Amino acid sequence: SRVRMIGVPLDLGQEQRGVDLGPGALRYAGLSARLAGLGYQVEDIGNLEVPVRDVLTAERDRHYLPSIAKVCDTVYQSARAAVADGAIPLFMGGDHSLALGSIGGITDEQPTAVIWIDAHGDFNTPKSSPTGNIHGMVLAALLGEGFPELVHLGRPGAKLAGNDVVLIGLRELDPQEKVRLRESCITVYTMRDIDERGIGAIAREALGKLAHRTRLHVSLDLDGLDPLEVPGVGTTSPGGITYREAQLLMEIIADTKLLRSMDIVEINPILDHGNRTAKIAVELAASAFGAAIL
Ligand code: DIR
Ligand code: MN
Ligand code: MN
Ligand code: MN
Repeated sequence: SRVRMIGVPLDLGQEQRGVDLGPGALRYAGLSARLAGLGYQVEDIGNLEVPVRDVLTAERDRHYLPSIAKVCDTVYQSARAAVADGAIPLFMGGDHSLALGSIGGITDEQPTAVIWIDAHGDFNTPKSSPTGNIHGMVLAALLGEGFPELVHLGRPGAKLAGNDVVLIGLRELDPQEKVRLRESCITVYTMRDIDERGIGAIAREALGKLAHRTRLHVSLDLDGLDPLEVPGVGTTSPGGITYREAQLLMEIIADTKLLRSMDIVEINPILDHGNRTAKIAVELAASAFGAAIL
């Protein structure tokens, strides 16, 4: 089968500079060769066009909402096109706001279950958000809440139902975001759950919760991992998923053979040491796409 790599150098959804360099970091870490080595036909279609934030001073007060919506619209169209062409789209971020387009596009024809790996819930609305940063509102918008420009992106209305989503790795929620998540029907596995029960049990239970769907999307925010191992992310949160735990999670996901699309987001090579974060992301992607030790 075919994998289509799509770079989205989007850094407008958050405040740190450098996350726009993520697609390059993943390429230099050998993503395409690693997947080709697994037997996939890999095509890299380059980067989608994203305006440089320094020229968008007029949008600063709106947290770049118009430009994010515009970029996500092209992400949406490229996600749809990949699915129509029978390819597995692999979105290389950029910040997590690109998932509005990727998940929007891949759910256009058929509903898809989502495993969202993150330190954060990304479940804020403009009202609940303490920062106003759009990368913290993505999941809420996909479920139909928040800025209309984001909710109705690509096609009108919600792109996911709460029970199509499992969050894994959470450890940092804003006060109102916490209430909103508790009241949602999203399944949430916090770091405490992982510590108490082990990632293998969590991974299997998570997949069970999504068993009503036959297609799976993985949205991997690298800040879900522990910053001791993965320092190259903008919003670090201590005490995260270890590299080994993330590997097992990806391997169990691969066993389902249901993976149809993936986001790899929030890599910030400027804050990294020797491109370590992208190298780890490449290994995790390889495992999700079926690499096995033996
Ligand atoms: C915070 C941080 N909850 C916000 N979110 C991040 O700005 O809404 N998501 N960093 O990845
Ligand atoms: Mn933030
Ligand atoms: Mn995120
Ligand atoms: Mn995050």
